[in-house]
Amino acid sequence: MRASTQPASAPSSSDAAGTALPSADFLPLKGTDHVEFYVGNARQAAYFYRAAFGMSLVAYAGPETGQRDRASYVVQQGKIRFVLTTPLRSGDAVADHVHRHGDAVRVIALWVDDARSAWLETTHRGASSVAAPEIFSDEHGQVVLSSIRTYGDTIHTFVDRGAYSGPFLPGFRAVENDPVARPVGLLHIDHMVGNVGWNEMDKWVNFYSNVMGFSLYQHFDDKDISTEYSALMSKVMANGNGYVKFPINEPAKGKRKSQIEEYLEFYPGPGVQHIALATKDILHSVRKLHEQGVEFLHVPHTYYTDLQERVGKIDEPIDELEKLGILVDRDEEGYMLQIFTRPVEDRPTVFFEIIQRKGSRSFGKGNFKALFEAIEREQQARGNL
Ligand code: TYF
Ligand code: FE
Repeated sequence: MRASTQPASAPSSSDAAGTALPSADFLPLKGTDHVEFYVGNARQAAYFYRAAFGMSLVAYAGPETGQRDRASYVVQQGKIRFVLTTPLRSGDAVADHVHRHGDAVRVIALWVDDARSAWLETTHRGASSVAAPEIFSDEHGQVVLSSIRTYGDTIHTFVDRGAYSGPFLPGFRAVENDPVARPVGLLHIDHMVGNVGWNEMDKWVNFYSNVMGFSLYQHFDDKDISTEYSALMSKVMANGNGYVKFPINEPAKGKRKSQIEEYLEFYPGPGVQHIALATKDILHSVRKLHEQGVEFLHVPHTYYTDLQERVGKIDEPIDELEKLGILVDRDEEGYMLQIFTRPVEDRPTVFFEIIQRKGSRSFGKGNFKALFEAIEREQQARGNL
């Protein structure tokens, strides 16, 4: 096993006295602002994220609010904010995205103090622009938005909302008191993973490093993560303050079709594979998610027979973890608990991870074998292995 962890700090330089000084971060990020999905039916998708994942509907934009070509529902839980957008007619860019990718992540929006500078710094370093900085305003103030491309048809939008007090963005109206929401204690996005094409991992690692100022946080090679059948490689990129982490996966040659290859075939092409949502009480969150109809990958009993031995003393009862199918991994700094949903659409593409960190910065390396075998059983059931 060969994974390495780098500290989540900005690259540093030395002054004349030899003292390490943090070098200026050219793309300071305050976190993930929101994730926008383009979907076939946003009203129904919003219902799923509210009733199953427990998010609350907080804002809406559509024909009734002057947005004539699409409808967008903003759902939120803790600091996690998803926007579900659907086209109202065929033939536009949103409709084309849905036609090509099914329900999928289009925008990973990043919260910044200066969306103009973020766009200038990244486009000067080679990012291709999707939208130059533009001011949007309404009675609640103004925001500045700008966008660049990343892997596949996915884009990053920089959001400066420093002068804005509305429910989401200009043009959206607030929705009060969601009677459908059934919150489960999800708090923030821990990481968002991209699948990219064969031998493209390093190209995108270089993009996040050179264009976005991220650095390598952890990496896993095919020996870490090959099961009997399929294999993949992964590098985790993190921004200067470590608030934003993007693992990048590429398929590797195994005996059978890699799960990454299955994604690339059905998506098709590079795109967001999973979004990890953090909780402070994974037993509670997963119990509720389960009750509310979220389907998780099945972990065999044998995983739990030597768990105690592998991870040492933990606070959670192992029989409870087994009942729910929660996985555990430990590193030098502590331990973490995680569980994975089945894909949340019929294409074997986007899924979610629920994660609780107890001191550990692991991505679950110790669970890769059990996890990937669980994914492969599902691949097999779909006839794709
Ligand atoms: O984000 C991660 O790296 C972990 C492990 O297809 C992982 O959640 C990696 C690849 C994958 C599923 C999970
Ligand atoms: Fe993950």
